[in-house]
Amino acid sequence: MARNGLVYEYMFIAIIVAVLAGFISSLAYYSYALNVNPACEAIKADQQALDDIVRKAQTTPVVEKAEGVYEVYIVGRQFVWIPSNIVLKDPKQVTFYVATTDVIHGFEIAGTNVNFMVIPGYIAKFTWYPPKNAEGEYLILCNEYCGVGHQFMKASLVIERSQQALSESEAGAQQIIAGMVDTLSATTGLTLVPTS
Ligand SMILES: [Cu+2]
Repeated sequence: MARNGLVYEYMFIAIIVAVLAGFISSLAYYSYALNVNPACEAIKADQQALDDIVRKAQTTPVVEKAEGVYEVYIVGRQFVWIPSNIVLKDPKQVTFYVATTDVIHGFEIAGTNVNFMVIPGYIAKFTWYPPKNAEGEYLILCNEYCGVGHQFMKASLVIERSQQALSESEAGAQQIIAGMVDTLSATTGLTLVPTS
């Protein structure tokens, strides 16, 4: 009886080791073979580089490099994002440089695909191409539990669109609809007229 019990014990150990090996090798496969990795680039930074981001976040958080091309510097700290309000006009490409002065924070802009981890000792770099219809106020939050005030850690991003950008985006949408109508007409043989 005792012997049989031991056999089962070894069987379970073998099954658990096999499952763990499966999980770990699938992680390695996704990371190395398929290159599925965390969303942002984590740049190793010394104290001076981190201080530099803090200084920029406090003085000139938004730098327009070219028309619609922005660099944004942000610092996360228990329990605030600095700056707490970011305004971008007609952004096409936005590169975020985010650092933390204490613990791990999660930088997320709700309703967008901007979502990455900010780790102490690293600068998180993430380039975002906002969709043309992105407009108005977005909530920036921390999605990585960082302490008792975690739920208060938020900021806002405002995207302003000029009239010209709006009409360009509308013209683009109409072009897409026209293309769809053409394809549908061609495949169905029906004469379709888009209603406006
Ligand atoms: Cu947090």
